[in-house]
Amino acid sequence: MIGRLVVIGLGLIGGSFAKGLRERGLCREVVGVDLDPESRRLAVELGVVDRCEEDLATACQGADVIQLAVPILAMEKLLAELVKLNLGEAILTDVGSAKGNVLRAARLAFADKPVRFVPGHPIAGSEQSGVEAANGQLFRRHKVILTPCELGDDAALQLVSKLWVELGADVECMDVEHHDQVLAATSHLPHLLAFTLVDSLAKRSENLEIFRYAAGGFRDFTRIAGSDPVMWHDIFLANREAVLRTLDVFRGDLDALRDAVDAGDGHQLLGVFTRARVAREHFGKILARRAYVDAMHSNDLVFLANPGGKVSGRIRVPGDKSISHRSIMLGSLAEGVTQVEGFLEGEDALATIQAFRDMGVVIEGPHHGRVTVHGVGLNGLQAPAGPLYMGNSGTSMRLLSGLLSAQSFDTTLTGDASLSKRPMNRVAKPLRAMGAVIETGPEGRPPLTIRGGQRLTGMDYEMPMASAQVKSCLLLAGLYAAGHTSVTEPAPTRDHTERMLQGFGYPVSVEGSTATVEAGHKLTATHIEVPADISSAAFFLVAGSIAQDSELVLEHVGINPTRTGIIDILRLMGGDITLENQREVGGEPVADIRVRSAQLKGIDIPEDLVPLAIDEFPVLFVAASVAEGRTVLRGAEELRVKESDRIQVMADGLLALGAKVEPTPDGIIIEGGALGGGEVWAHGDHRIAMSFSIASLRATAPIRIHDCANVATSFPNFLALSEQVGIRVAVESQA
Ligand code: SPQ
Repeated sequence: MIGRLVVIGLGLIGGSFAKGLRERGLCREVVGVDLDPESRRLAVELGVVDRCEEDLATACQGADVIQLAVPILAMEKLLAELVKLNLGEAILTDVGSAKGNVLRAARLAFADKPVRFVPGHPIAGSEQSGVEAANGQLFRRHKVILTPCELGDDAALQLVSKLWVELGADVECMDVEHHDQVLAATSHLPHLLAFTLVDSLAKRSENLEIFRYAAGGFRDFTRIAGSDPVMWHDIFLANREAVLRTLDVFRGDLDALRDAVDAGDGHQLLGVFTRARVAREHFGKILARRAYVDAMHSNDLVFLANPGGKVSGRIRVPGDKSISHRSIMLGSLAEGVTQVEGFLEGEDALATIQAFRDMGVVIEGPHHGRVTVHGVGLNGLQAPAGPLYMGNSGTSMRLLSGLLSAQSFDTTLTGDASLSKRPMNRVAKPLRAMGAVIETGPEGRPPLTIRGGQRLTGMDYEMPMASAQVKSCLLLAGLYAAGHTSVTEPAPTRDHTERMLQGFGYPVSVEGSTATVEAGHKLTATHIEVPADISSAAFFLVAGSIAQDSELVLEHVGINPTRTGIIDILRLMGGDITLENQREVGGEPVADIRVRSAQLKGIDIPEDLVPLAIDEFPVLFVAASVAEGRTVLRGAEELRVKESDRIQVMADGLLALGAKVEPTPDGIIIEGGALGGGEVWAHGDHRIAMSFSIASLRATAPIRIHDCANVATSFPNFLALSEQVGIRVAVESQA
């Protein structure tokens, strides 16, 4: 790629840059320069460079690229030397951890001379140092920030960028000031803290005791105190202003924590610690543009479902997603501490927890389904520092938009690629009619920006579609609106919000299809037991029905009458389903559900059951495709605006498996028969991925299901439970 590369300064970074490019054969010759004769000798001996020079002028003759890898404070002097040489067309670049002072020095040195300079900074330090630690792989999967300026041209920027990419780095460009501020916070401050902590403890008289009993935490936290002192001394002096700014903010936070300890303010401590505990993971996932749970980390996660099998056993599927969301929302707005059990630890519900943490609510857990929410009252939420990220969760975004419309502060709600395509005008329009100020993206899609400080007025709203999310959103806004807020639905939808508000002692009147709230009351903390999610149980209800010789019991499933459409539809198809041990838990009816194999037959699905089974249709389509005869679904156009277009995506997949299906604008027609194997796509929709897994029970060959990562949004242990009952589906590489 280049003729001669000259690396000035053969420390860890300069040495690794030289060695990496030399090993990859990307330079005709690599020349090293260092003041230390031992480093020069070692550099040649270890194959870091082809040759070394002591004299700068000799080294730089005929250079194409000159890498400046000296300590930052030596940069000024080096640049002053370089300006005296004839560098021709050579490109200068550097690796300094602070860029402002390097750029100042370069501007000064080359004030009236041409130069091609591309400042850079590989974020790939190590507490090791010296040419002997040089490692050609050091920059693999590390970020390199280039801070292009007026001293360099485009071609120079491209070439330097290419060199780093060849070394496996991930190159980004940034302006100099931004770079220095970001690095002051993410790198320089932690080093300062590590150095100070070790020094402060080491100075004490009992220092031997301290270090003798130092546990892993101390060692982890102080690892970077082993870094090169001279280099770090340089960095702090070079990036003084940015470091001071970030240090002052940190000192304020540290003082607040000190005061909390002093005052015995456990609530404040818990708030900081619970937020911090999840923050690393949360931001990492936002940056990676995936949601929250790590187990299923790739967007291209492929499930391989092997054909056949029968199912048996007793299982409890995870907690209800809809109820889990609402337990956090209402628990946060309540006065007092709400204990939640059976909480769904899936990504969607975790997104709701994170949003309330971002608004200052202290939430402990989840731990084995237990969550403790320290309510702040209806007016206790605080402005979040940045946008609230809702991941894949439509429920979080739509319900939150209602209550955020009435807060005193602005908020922005964002989501992943799937959520960013979903319609939000269904909530934005009625909320605006109540006085909310909401901006949406194009065509009413996310992100939503909600302006604070508005006075909402209640209204009577006739919902144009049957949607529990729209109803709940408006009822939550109604808690703050003047007068009463009524929502009338065209067909019954899940009523968890109404039930739970009452559970928190907030009056809700429900008359026929209209639910009404008015402001002026409060929510009082309570205990919530979340039943198992019937929408997750649905996969096993279909599995138990379609697999041969099967019998399965699903324990403690929520059978709220607004959710049991799946049971009604399967029974109409001939399913053998019985409810046992029916009881009421925390205001929600619950039962153990027994399902046995049955010869299903096709039916015309009654339209009034559609909203009561809205999330279960993907797996019902699987049941229909192995049933005897034709199944027809109408009045289900809502399926087209879920996490995917569930009509089209299921039709495509079932066709690929050899089924006879015909999508219609508001439903589907399925001729039951046999299913083969094949390749299908879940399009990031959890319910599609799980439905095709169930289809394998009646398939004649394996089914490969692409894009399954979002199963973690609603059913994190789906694969484990499937295996437990006899369904042979697994992540492909582990299959
Ligand atoms: O939260 P999200 O992504 O909208 O989740 C889904 C699902 O399949 O898990 C819908 F795609 O469930 C919704 C459901 O379809 C959850 C819900 C609720 O908790 O209020 C209500 C239904 O949505 P809608 O649009 O009919 O109100």
